[in-house]
Amino acid sequence: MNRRDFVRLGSAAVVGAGASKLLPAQAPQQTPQMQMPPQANPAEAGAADFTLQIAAQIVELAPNIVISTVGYNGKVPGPLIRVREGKQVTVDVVNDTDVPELVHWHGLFVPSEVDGAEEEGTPMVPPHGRRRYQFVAKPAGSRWYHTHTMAMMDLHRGAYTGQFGFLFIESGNDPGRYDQEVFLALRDWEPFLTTVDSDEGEPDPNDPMPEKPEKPDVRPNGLEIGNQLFSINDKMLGTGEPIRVKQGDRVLVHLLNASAAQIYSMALPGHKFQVSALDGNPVASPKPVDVIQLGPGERADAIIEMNKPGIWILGATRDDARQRGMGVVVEYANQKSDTQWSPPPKGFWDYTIFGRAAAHPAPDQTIELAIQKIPGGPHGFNHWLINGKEYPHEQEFVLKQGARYRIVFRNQNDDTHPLHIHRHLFELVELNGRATAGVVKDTVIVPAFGRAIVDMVADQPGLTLFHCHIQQHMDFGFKALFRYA
Ligand SMILES: [Cu+2]
Repeated sequence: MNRRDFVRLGSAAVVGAGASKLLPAQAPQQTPQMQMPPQANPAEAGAADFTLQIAAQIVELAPNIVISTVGYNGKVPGPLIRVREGKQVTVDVVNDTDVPELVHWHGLFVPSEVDGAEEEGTPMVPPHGRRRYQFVAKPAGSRWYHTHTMAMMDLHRGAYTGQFGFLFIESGNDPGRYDQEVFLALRDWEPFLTTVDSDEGEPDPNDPMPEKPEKPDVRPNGLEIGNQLFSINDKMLGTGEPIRVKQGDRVLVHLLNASAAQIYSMALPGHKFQVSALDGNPVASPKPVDVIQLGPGERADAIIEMNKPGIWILGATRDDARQRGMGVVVEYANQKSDTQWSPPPKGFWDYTIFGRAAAHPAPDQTIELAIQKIPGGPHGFNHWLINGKEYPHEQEFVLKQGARYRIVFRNQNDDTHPLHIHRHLFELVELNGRATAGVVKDTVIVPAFGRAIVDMVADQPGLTLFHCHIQQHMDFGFKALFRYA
C-alpha cells in the first residue's frame, strides 16, 4: 500500500476544502482519501481497490492516555473509503488476529454472501487468513463499515473494538456549497459492566409511550455497559487538532455514532446544524436544529454556518461524556478567547420534522415485531425477545420479492433501541403516533415503550438480518432473519 491509499483521519478528520460553487476557478484541492482509480478494473487485474488489515493496535486518545484495541490498518477510524456510486469495489480483508472476523457494509445494497453477517451466510474471515469482498457501491450517501462478530461477555470483541470506518458513496449530485468537509465518529472506550445505566438525559415529558404495559416490570435490571473514556475519531476533546474555520465558512459534517451501546446528542453552542441527510439519505425537509441525536449505527449529514466567532466545543450534551472526551474544538481564525461550552436550548429529537406530509402507498402486508425484555436473565444480562422468542426465528418472517411491507416495531420495555435492517432502506411512516414521509433510514431509534412504523419494499433478495444495534442486545437474543420466499 502506498501512502496515497490511506488517510490518517486525525482528530477532526478534516479531509479537505470542498467543492465550492462560489469559487469555480479554484482547482479542486488534492485530498488524501482512498479514491478509486477511474480506469482500473481491479477484478480482472487481480488487485484489490482497498485492503483492510485487522490487527491489534494502540490508540493515543490523549497524551498519556493510550488504549489497546483492534482496528483496521493501524488507525481508528479505519481508512475513509470513498467511491463513486455504481462502481464495482474489491476489498481484501486480512485478519491478523486469533479469532474469526467479518466486515459489514452498513447501509449498502449488497448480497447476503458479502454483507458481513454470519447469520445471513457471509463466510468468516478466518484467524490469520484473508477474504475478498466484492460489491457494487450503492446507494449513494454516508455509509460505514464495521465488524459484525458477536461479543457476548467479551468486551474486547465486536463493536467494542476500533473496527469501524467511514464509507462514503458519491452520487455526483450537487451537495451544495461548502468550504470544508469533516468526518466525525462518536466513540466510547474501556467498557465495563454495571447496574447503573448511563444518563441519556431527561426523558421527554410529552412522550406518549404507546407500548407501555399497564403493570410495570419489577424484576431487577441486568448488567449494562458503562464507559470510562470518550472520543471523536481517535482523540479526546482538546487533544487533537481543532476544526479551523473562518467567519462565513460552511462546514459539512458527517456524523456517525460508532458506539457499541450509547446514544449521543451533539451540539455546537451558538450554531445550528442544517441537517440534509439521515443515515446518508437526503431528507424531505432539511432543517436547522440545535442538537443532533444519534443512536449506535446512525449517521447525519449537516452544514454548519460559521457565523459566531470564538473558540467553541462541538461536543456531547451529556456532561460526563463531554468532560471525559467526547468533543472537538472549533476554532475561528484570529480568536484568543477561552474554549466555550454552553448547554443547547431544551428540546427533543424528532425525526419527523425532517419529513413531509404523510402519503404512503398501501402496504401488501403488515409485520408486527414486539420487543420484550427479560431483565437480569442468565449470566446477569438482560435477554431480548422478538414476538416472544430469542433468536433464531426459523420461518416467521418470509418476504415476497417486490412486495411492500409495513413493519410495526413495538418496543414493550423501558430501554431505547436503535433498530437496524441489513441490505435495505426503509421509510418512516409513524413515530409514537406522529405521521411522516420522506425520511428514509436503515437504523431507527425506537424510544422506551415507543412505537415506530416503517415501510420497506422487499427488493433485495437474500437472507436479511434485523437487530438492535446495541451490541449487548444483539448478542443476547435481539435479532431475527427475514427470508425471501
Ligand atoms: Cu437494543
